[in-house]
Amino acid sequence: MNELVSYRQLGEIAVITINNPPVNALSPGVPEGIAAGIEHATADDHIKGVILIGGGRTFIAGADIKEFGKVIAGEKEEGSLLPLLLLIEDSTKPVVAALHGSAFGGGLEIAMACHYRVADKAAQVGQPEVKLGIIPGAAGTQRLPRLAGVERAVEMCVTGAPVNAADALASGIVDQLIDGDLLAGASAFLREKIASGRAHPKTRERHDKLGDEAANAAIIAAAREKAKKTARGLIAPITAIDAVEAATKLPFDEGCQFERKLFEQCLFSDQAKALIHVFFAERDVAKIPGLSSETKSIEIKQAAIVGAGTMGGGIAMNFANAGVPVLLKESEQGALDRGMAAITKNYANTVRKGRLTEEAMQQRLALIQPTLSYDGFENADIIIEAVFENMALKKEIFAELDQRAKPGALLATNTSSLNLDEIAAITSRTASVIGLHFFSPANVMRLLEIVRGQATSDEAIVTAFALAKLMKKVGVLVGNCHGFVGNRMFFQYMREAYFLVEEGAAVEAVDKALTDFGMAMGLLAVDDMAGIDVGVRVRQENKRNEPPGRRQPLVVDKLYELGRYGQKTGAGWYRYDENRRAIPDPEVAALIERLAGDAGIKRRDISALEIVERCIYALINEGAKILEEGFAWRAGDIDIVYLNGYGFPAWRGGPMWYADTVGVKNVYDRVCALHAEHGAWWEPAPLLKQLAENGGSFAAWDKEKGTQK
Ligand code: T1G
Repeated sequence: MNELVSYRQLGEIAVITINNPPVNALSPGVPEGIAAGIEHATADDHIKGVILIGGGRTFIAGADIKEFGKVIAGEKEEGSLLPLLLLIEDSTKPVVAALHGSAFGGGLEIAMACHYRVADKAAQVGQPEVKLGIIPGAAGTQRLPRLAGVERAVEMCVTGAPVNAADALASGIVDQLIDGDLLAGASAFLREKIASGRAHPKTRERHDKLGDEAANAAIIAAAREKAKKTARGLIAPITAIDAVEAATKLPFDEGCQFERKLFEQCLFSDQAKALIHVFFAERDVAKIPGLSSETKSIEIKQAAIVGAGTMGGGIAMNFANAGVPVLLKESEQGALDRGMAAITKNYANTVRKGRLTEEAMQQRLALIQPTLSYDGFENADIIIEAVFENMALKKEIFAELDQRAKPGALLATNTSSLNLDEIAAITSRTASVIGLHFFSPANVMRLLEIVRGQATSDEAIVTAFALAKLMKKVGVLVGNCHGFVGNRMFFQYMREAYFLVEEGAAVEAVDKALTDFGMAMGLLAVDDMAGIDVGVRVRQENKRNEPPGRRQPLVVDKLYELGRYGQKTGAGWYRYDENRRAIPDPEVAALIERLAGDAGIKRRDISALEIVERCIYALINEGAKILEEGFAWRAGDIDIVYLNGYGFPAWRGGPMWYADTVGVKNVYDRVCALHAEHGAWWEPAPLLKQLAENGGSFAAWDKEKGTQK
């Protein structure tokens, strides 16, 4: 048919194969090729039936998301698949979709327009469009409820979660699972259907699963209620419910038009632009310019960790979850027992929630070998140091590891802010020393900052990315500056929250403004959760890196002095009840009032907008400095750090994408105003100035940077 879609005959069956690697997306030429194949088969009297199948590793994984950018930019019309779907469904020859890999989005919509669907047992189907800030746009919300029922269709379109083949069969989405060769199985299934002489079902004409008005009203109402909680701030999930509801109320064609209208509304929304940016940014983080694809990763068959505290324990669980045996060393028995007890408790919680079997728990625990000595470390392919933040202690440990580790082993530190090169310099193998900055809880948080030191080898970096994939983490390469990327920006972000409460904002008002903005948690609540004592220690460390004479926060140091460390002491910025619920504390409000008064700070009413601007723009300004200093490769990388490590809302795309959404010039002008009002902390980043003055954006900066291999 064309270079993307092939057509061949197997006796009286036509086989249309999509060959558009890597995921057979519906790029220009694919829908056209399928249409030509259907027309060809329909016109050929020898042909009794058609099989639609994907070449390579998957069936069609959906529309070509790369094309969306052109539509949003007005460079091209968004073609509709609806005519092709009717062509398939109205074909006089039965059409079977043979599914393997991921039949997602437009791929599932095409499959549902076929008369039958068979699937490989490992296949998965889904309508993940909401993850891109859109809804199905090719009758998915109209055909899916006709196949799987209203409740299932709502759940699939609102969550975007994939459904495995067995569940798809049980839900009526697929008609048969194929064991062994998919094409052979599909051919046998089709011949049976042809031989039956029965009419071939058209999904759009089915009503048996569309339920009744009362039942649907209850399903839709419950879904809307649930989405309010689970999809806070998101437009697409709510819109998907509206579209599926239309399937229960409108004739098919009208339902499709209504869906189409909603689809286009979503597609041109800021949320869709942000989430499409995130889709590609998350895949670009591992593409490190200059790193040769020839560089091989060290094979990780055995791991070892020094320190069985909260971080060490969580990291050990990541290895065990990935099936890698790991030694877990502590300096004394008590600490080791506490570490193993915490790990066991974590697994037991997961078993209790039904997300892990008892047997799997035992298997994973068996992979974690607690120890008080370095015996066995000589067999480890990777050793991660995860002791508390003290340079002298880390150097002592790396000196020991340098003696014990086998040649070529990767030596990593989990430091969150100390100088990697200073640690590496203590060893005779600086090329094998790398930073692997996990986020707490390490067995849960997806982000892994991969810190490149001056001497870190390409092999070490490639191995770190392979480890991230093995642990189902998102690895982001960052440079060795104080606090790397995430924490370096976080220090500025937190600073503004501290200053805002001194200047008049209530503690809970700061947090509410940020959670209303979409942050997973307010900053002062985060400070209480992480431990005010931890924050104060890190800030004392920071002061060594800060220009002298800068304004310093007043209240948090006082809270520290008063032993109010946050959740762990039952009081910090908030007071906590027995269920760890945060309660605004008038004592803190009074303390702030007094300290601000003593410091001569004139307190005033502060708007939620000011809170958001000062906190988020502090992130953006520091992010711009990090980019121009080369400590992060792309603005998109910074966005992925903040989405996966700091609870920044994905539907805003990340701090740097958000700057583009607001307009870099607007951000710059506001930063200049804050600089004039609040001084040196707000010194605008030269890159922010440059982009503002030449009408640039961080996305364009990335694109241009991307071209500079
Ligand atoms: N369009 C364009 N490129 C895509 C793509 C797509 N749909 N899916 C993947 N890629 C690229 C990706 O950027 C990467 O490129 C490479 O393929 C491998 O991807 C009409 C409107 C299928 C489960 O949302 O979920 O249909 O980085 O690293 O881990 O109503 O890709 O190598 O250059 O993710 O094996 C709905 C999105 C679209 C599915 C495979 N479909 N894709 O995962 O590989 S909207 C989706 C995925 C739609 C209709 C609507 C995953 C995957 P590069 P990868 P993977």
